This record gives sequence, structure tokens and C-alpha cells, in this order.
Amino acid sequence: MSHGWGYGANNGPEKWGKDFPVANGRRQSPINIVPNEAQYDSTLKSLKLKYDPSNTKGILNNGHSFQVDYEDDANSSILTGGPISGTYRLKQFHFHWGASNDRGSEHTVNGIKSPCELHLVHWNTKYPSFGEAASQPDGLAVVGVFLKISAANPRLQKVLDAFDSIKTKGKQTVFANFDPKTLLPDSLDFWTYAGSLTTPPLLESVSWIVLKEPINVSRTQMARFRGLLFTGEGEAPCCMVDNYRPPQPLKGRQVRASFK
Ligand code: SG7
Ligand code: ZN
Repeated sequence: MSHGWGYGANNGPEKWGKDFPVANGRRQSPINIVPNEAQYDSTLKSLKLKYDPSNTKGILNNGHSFQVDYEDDANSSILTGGPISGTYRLKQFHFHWGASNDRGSEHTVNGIKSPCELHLVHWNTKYPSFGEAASQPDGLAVVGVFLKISAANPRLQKVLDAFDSIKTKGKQTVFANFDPKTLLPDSLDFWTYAGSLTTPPLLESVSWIVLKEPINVSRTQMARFRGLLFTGEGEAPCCMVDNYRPPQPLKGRQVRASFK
């Protein structure tokens, strides 16, 4: 991987294990979720997400996805409940998507891929920073939300409208006052399991919380995601598509459901 990791034939998920041997570890993500094999756990609490839109910092094309970043120096945008203990702070959210609508999500359900998956990344405030939390077994909690093709989703529009300003790798722009809770579905029913980051360094530090109910996105909106580029300004343009890792072996892990 002389040019760093990515999603291409020469630096994609099949090659990550060379530089990041944990790629073949005991708790890698994503996974295929088989609802009939998930264990209903009545002790799981309901998910509580409380976000302060004024914490929104900006939007960035990081060359693998785009992310909306949040100020995380106080407990003002937090996740509690669900499978986690204590308080986790929102760091950023980002998406993974396909070149076409038949693929793009990282998690699958009964083997079925969605065209896109939203990830809201949080870190455990028992650690001093995101960076330190990211290597602890209980350091991170990511909420995953599937997108399904339907009517246009007006709640996504502000994000999509920023894409013109972050087309190429390394570009960032102001993005303010955005409450990511507005992106969530009505039901917060979820599956949960112990996993990892889905990109290098693939650290095994993530409590995954994958929502059962998808949110809407239109075909036209999905096409806008695919107008972003993996490449930097002045490089031969390469569309940002298929930036997902496929499901990894479960290796005996239990998937729990918050619902019957
Ligand atoms: C995306 O997914 C980025 C990454 C993120 C990664 O490529 O948004 O964020 C940064 C700061 O590069 O990595 C450490 C981290 O959050 C993996 O996140 S994920 O496991 O939720 N997919
Ligand atoms: Zn992700």
C-alpha cells in the first residue's frame, strides 16, 4: 500500500491486513446482522442522544469520506443509554456509499446491502480525548443508520449543499448549527455488538449501535454523494464511491437487540 490505504484494487479492504494486522482480529467491523440470531436483551436501556447544534465545527473531505466535525471539549453533545455506561461525546458524523444503489452500506442485514450508511462517532469521556479513547475496548460508540431509496430527504439537504465546496480531498468549509439528531429515524430500536473502526487503523474499540429503521434518501440525492472525489485538486479525478468495508467474520460474537 505504497500510496496509503483506500478502497481501490491495490489499497482496498483486502490489502489492509498487510499494514494493519488487526484487520484479522477477533472483533472486526462491519458484520452481517442476522436478526433471527440476535438475542433480545431486556436490560438494554433506550438510546439517548442530546446534541447542541452550536457545536458544529465544519465539513471536510478527508479523501475517504466526508465528515461533519463537532466541538468536543464539553459534555454538550452526548450519547448515553443503549449498551454503553457513562457518557460519550459526539466527535463527527460521516457516510459510506456505493457506486450504485445495490451496495454501499458497511453493515448488512440478512446479507442485504443498503445504498448508504450514516455513522455518528462518539468517544467515552472516562478517557481524556478522542485519540486516547480510540484504542480502548470501551473507547468509542458509533451509531449506524441505513439509508434507503425513497422520497428525497429534506433533512439531508444542508449537507448535500455543502458538497460543491468540498469536492476534492483536503477541502473543508464552514458548516454551522446542524443537529444530527434530525437525521435519525422515528424508532431508535437497535442491534448492538462489540466491534472496530471500519477503516485503518481498524482499532477494536467500538460499541456498535445499528438502528433497525432506515432513513430516506432519493436517487438524485445519492447521485450527489457520488460527485465527491477521493482525489485532491489537480489530480486525475476519481469519484468517491464504494467507500465501504464488507462484512467481517463474527467469530462467536453475540449480537443483541433492544427490541423483540
Ligand atoms: C471515515 O471513517 C472517517 C474517519 C473515521 C473512519 O473514513 O470519517 O474519521 C477520520 C477522523 O478520519 O475514523 C477514527 C475515525 O472516526 C472510521 O469510522 S467508522 O468506524 O465509524 N466507519
Ligand atoms: Zn464509518
